[in-house]
Amino acid sequence: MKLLILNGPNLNMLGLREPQIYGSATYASLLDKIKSYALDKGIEVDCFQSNHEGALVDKIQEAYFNNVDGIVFNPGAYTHTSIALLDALKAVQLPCVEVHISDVSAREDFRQQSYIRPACIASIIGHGLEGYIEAIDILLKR
Ligand code: CA2
Repeated sequence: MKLLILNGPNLNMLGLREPQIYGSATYASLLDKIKSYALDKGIEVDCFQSNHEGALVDKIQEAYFNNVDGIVFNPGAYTHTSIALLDALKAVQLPCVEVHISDVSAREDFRQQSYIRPACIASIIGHGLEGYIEAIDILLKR
């Protein structure tokens, strides 16, 4: 089983700013957590972060051509703006789980809309870094 773990803009800044919202763990420690869980479960993970919308679209398309089995996706702020990411997910038809570290439902109005949600099989919101593990489990159980 091969999964793509995709993170959008500014998530590489985890642990460096706004720990009250996103916690104090760094992006590197998130990758460690995901990779050790994947090793334990015997799955292959490709972890990719970009600040650029087009690079995220490219990566979603690449997942299709590389026969990836599913996507764990935290699109960061593009969640609330990007029709291009929604279209990419619809185009590849891969099972995708949306993840948000913070509880976006309790934050600003502009964070209440997720453009990608209609193309996702589940959304994990406000469970911190553990949310990524829960998302992997959902894909594993399919
Ligand atoms: O809660 C989440 O995971 C978000 O996807 C994070 C995005 C935000 O725009 C979404 O509404 C919710 C922001 C990621 C930025 O991460 C930072 C990390 C450290 C310091 C500053 C930003």
